[in-house]
Amino acid sequence: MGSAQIAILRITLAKMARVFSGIQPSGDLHLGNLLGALVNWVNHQEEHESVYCIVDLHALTLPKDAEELRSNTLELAQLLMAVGLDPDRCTLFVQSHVPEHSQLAWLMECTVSYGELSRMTAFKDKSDRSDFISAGLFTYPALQAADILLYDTDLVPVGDDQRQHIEITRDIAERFNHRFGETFVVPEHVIPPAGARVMDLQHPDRKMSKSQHSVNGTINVLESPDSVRKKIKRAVTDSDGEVRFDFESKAGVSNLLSILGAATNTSPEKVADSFERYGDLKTAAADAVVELLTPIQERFADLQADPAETRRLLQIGADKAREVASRTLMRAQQNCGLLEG
Ligand code: ATP
Ligand code: LTN
Repeated sequence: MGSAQIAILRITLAKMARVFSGIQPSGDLHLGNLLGALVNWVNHQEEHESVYCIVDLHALTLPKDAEELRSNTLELAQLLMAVGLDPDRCTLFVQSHVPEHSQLAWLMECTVSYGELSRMTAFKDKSDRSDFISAGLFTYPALQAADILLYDTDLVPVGDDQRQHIEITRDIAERFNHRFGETFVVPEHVIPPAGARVMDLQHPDRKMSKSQHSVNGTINVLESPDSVRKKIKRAVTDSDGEVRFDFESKAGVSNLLSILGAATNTSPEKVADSFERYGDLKTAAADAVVELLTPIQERFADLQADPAETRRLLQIGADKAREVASRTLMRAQQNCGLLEG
């Protein structure tokens, strides 16, 4: 067992752990989001006090159409519920509905250094791909640290691409605590053993992503069974013909093994033992993905029919979140020397 797992076990045994995670309403929800993060979120709500946030302020860091952002946010809330988040079991809310996030973010910006922010690989990736590089894209990790630290979070379930963001959150919390006395809980990340990194089906060297706009490489949660099958059938593999899990030299095949493994709760190595031909592996992966997505799509259609109910549930979520967030913000403001108003 690694040190992170031991720490998680210690936290889980000592008390009811608090879990927090966030997702951007930046486009269509895809299989990577589902297997890398959301399946885990749903599991956590059964065992832990769980807080989940649609981070619309983070989505503003790249240029966005206003109407599209609004509808993406509502749709994402419905999708999260369709995947299995239950507002009676967890706190589900929209980041901009809880102003404490922006308020604590300023304190975080004043705790993190320019050098630390410059080393963030997500900033380098996204700024290379954008014509307009906002200051918000650069300070993004400070807002993410605020999200997490406001809820005295112990565990942050995320995909593998978020390691560096959680690491910088820990550094910010430790520095603030060191300067101003114990204020924040220092969180641990939780990365799933399977599905932590679902790759693009056409470019298996890069992660499946909402913002890459790789139509044939991305499977959306709302994709039709026909389209899922076509995309998996056309997924890039290699010419040696051997079904083996080896991301270094066989990224395409290994990605399909990971997807099938994560969708069926089996290790990719074990999945590999069951197949000899790429065609059979692709058919099984497509069947498993369709089986995973169909009930989600059915629940989504029901939820979509009643947007007012979704908004009502999000309002309840924001009220619950504010109760905790306002206490933490006040503690941080007092500890760092802001005069009470
Ligand atoms: P964007 O392309 O806009 O950055 P994204 O598709 O990377 O979006 P996020 O909203 O940034 O998705 O991530 C939501 C959650 O999904 C995070 O926990 C992230 O780690 C996880 N995630 C995103 N892409 C993948 C992937 N390809 N494989 C596994 N997990 C992923
Ligand atoms: N940066 C994350 C989204 C995010 C997040 C968070 C994740 C914003 N705040 C707090 C976990 C905890 C992403 O791009 N996936």
